[in-house]
Amino acid sequence: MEGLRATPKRIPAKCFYDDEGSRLFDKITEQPEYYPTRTEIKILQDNAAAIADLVKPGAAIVEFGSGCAGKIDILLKAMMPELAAYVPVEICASIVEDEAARLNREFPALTIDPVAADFSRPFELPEAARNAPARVGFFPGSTIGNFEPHHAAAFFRDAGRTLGADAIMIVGVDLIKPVEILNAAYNDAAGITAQFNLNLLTRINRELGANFQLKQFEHHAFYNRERNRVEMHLASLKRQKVRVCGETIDFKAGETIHTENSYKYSVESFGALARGANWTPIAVWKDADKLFSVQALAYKPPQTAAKV
Ligand code: AVI
Repeated sequence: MEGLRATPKRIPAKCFYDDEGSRLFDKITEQPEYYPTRTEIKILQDNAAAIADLVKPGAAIVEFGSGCAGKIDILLKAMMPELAAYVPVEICASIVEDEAARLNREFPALTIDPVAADFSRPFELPEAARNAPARVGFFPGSTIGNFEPHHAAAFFRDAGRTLGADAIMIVGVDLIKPVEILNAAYNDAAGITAQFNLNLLTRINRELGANFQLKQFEHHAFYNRERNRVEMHLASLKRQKVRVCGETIDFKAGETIHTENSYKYSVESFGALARGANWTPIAVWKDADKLFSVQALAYKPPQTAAKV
């Protein structure tokens, strides 16, 4: 409601992911224009051995947001049998438990200790990960790109505190590239990204008793060069009033609700963000077309001033 009352109007991107939103996101990842998912999987496959080499024997791997089935399997295969534990962290308890059960069948020798928590806030690690000699964070999918840069830095600071000294982070980061490729990726010809964006209004209608008419709103997605981000909006096609939670929200013709930012980085700009949050870049892997990167960072706990 705060976002709908504001000027300009906005809704946090994490609200996309109800059951239907999660299903539509999976469908987006299969669209020919949406390069990030398949490109990241190829980078992980091509470099799994080099990534595994960075991991100390007996380490625990902590995955932030474990909905991306398949990617962790590539790393687990390369890191077993040296790995002590796998900790998937995901806000939705049923998703994280299903994922743990699936991996249990595939890797019976691995301790899997799922955590249902909002990983964008500090959370406590389970014993299996706390007792391991070292911890590795895994944050694929360029989900970091959906955080505002200052939130991304806060996430890395918190993750450093959670994972502790000597931690490594393996993170998927989408790269700056020609605008045509970016605009196509968020405006797929089959219209799945448009459905994903509009599903937010269906969700608000259902959960907040609203009366958005989906035909009166349109999906807009475009690359903002000044801010290095793809913006997604829902644009009102006419002047209209919508009831939400018993309140009337006025829309001018063409006015938008800003629903998502997807920041794109250069290797240098992402390195600067990581360094500012106590992580040092130690390796970068890219695909041949330089569309996407998987980056390894090492945690450098901040020095506390000595007492005099
Ligand atoms: C989940 N996240 C990294 C996706 C992205 O590319 O920013 C979400 C998405 N939005 C539209 N298409 C995909």
